[in-house]
Amino acid sequence: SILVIGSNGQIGTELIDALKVTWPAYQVISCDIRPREQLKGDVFVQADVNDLERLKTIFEQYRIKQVYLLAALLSATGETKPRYAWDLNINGLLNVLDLSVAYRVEKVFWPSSIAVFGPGSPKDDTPQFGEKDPQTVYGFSKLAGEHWCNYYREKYGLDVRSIRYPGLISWKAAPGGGTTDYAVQIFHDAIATESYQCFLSANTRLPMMYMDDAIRGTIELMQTPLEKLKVFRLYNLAGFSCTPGGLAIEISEHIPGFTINYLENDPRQQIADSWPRSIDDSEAQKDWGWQARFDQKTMTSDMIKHLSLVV
Ligand code: VAH
Repeated sequence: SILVIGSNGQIGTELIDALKVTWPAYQVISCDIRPREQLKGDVFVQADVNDLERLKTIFEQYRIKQVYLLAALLSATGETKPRYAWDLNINGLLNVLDLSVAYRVEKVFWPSSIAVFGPGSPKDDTPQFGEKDPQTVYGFSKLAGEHWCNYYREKYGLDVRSIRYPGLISWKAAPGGGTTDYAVQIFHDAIATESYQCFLSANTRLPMMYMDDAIRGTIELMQTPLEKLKVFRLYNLAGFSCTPGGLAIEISEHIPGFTINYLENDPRQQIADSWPRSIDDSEAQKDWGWQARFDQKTMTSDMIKHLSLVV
């Protein structure tokens, strides 16, 4: 079976559906700390990733072959609860790494983030390697997590693979406390009220990716034969970069009356200013043929098409 921890979250919600394309539904185990009504043909187990004993029973009950650990506190929320963010992001990871070794799990996926980069990193085409001085608990928990994953690879031979996701834009799940989540909320508000109050300044450029690309990239990475993953199994991934101002103009093509205004002094501005403006993902392109398919224009029309049906 495949265990997806954090299945109710922004990535988990969509990853579950994608995994069921290639795996029988009963072998895709959804797991989250928040309860969820039992969907038809869905296997759901409630667990807190920090509860090692509870997790152990799940590893014992199901023959877990792969684990996707998506549970985490994101950058903005993490700054309001720093200790909890560290406990969840790191102890949760260590619980999963230990159980994966103990129960001989074949492959583990753990998402990192462009939040591992900081003010000292190159701002444009930020490379796979180089200076990383993350300023948020979320960012340095992801950087520490990268080192833990590498340690379990080296020491126990565990096949752990990671992607440094940019900000992810999607319509199926609500935004989850991220600094880049303005790029999700703006669509909900544009359709509901034709206006949006943006907590980042108009020219704040950040690396983004449409969820369809992120899910496809994740599955591509996990299906790539190990020998192709040359030097490392942790990849920068890029989609496109955008600014709130540029996104507002794109949205106005679909919603002519759309208006945006900008709030000042939101703490998320400082977080966004510490991150890269764009990412270099040449290693992923080289090692496993990665290629993003969505840009700002196609993402915008897909978001508006879907949200107009559900909002
Ligand atoms: C956040 N969406 O904003 C996440 C992501 C790079 C940003 O890690 O915290």
